[in-house]
Amino acid sequence: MIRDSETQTLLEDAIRRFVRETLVPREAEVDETDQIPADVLAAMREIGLFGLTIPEAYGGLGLTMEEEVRVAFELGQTSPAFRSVIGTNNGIGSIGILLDGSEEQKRHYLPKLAAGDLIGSFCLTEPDSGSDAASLKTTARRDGDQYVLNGTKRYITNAPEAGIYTVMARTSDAKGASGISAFIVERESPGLSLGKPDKKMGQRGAHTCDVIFENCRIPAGQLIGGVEGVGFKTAMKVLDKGRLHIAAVAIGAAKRMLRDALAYATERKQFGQPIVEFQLVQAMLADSKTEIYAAECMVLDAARRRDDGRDVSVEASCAKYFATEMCGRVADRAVQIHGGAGYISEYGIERFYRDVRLFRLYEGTSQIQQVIIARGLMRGTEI
Ligand code: COS
Repeated sequence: MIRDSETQTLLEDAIRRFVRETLVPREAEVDETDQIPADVLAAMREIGLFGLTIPEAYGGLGLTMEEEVRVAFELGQTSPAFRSVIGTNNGIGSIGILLDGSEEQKRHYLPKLAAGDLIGSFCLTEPDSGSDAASLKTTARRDGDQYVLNGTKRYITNAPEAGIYTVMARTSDAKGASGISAFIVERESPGLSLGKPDKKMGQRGAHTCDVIFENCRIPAGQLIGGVEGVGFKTAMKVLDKGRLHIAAVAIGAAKRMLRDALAYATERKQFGQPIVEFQLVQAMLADSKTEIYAAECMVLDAARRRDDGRDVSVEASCAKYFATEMCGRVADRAVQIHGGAGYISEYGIERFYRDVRLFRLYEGTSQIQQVIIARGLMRGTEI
């Protein structure tokens, strides 16, 4: 549903306030403890953050893509771990069910995901299958009215907290993408276990681990949409949307780092004046603002195209590639402007520098985005 602009502005204002008043003061605590505090999670549930993108018919707010990226510009302005905890329910953990699931599957799972009573997670990556997603080896063999899953999924975001997993597995010997199907697997399924939580460079408070299937039996009705062999396409469609969302989150993070760098440069005096008066510092601030503006225009345009029902696979990759690389450059300049203080945890900017590094890796590396863009051009994408 496209809400009126006043309602959307109210929503963005409410989220901006929530970010500044509730989340920003808890950032250091989350980094230290590697946990999102229970009261913060409850507050996130209360204001509907787990169901932003799930249609109203299934209990969510039903944001359009444009509305979603505008909200992500705000949510991005604090530690990415906060966004990550609601990110899979609004994104890769629910979109597969929403796009290709049966009505029964949608009715069963989406309201619980929207309420935050259930966490959804997306299992594509494996130990030997990262960028080359179609090479995945996990199998799902049909046995009567069940499927039996075997294999290991790696670096799965929110897996430790999840109650359901969207799992891509091979249902036939067909090579590559055509043999892959998508399933909804419940946490309590016999034969499903979790690896130890991964120790990460950043985004502490957001958890990943292996999801392991050893003769894991699930009812045949858990096949998404009831159709075998289309799971790779489901995964790619999920990522098209997910990549636009990550681009918007990266823009939010870049805005926050630019704001912090400007504040520091205005306060910090050297050679008898605030360093913001020096043109070499001004150049770093100006380059950051210019790149953020360019990325914001790009993401909004791609989001509107998607809302118009157009294929945005190439545009989503352009947006993710540019916005996340831009965010990396802004993080680097923000540390540089902070000087030695940029390297000290007390100032928080080093935490952002670590946190945003992941944006250029997950939901497809920058190099995979380049591949998708170039292939699109070769197939005749409009220039
Ligand atoms: N939407 C719908 N269908 C799509 C699609 C999309 N965005 N992208 C590809 N497909 C379809 C293709 O049309 C093709 O179907 P047909 O065989 O019927 O023509 C099929 O999927 C296979 O596509 P393709 O041949 O392009 O697959 P490749 O193995 O060459 O891989 C890339 C494509 C590299 C783009 C894919 O593996 C990828 O995105 N890798 C990165 C994975 C990733 O992001 N991992 C992060 C994990 S989640 S945090």
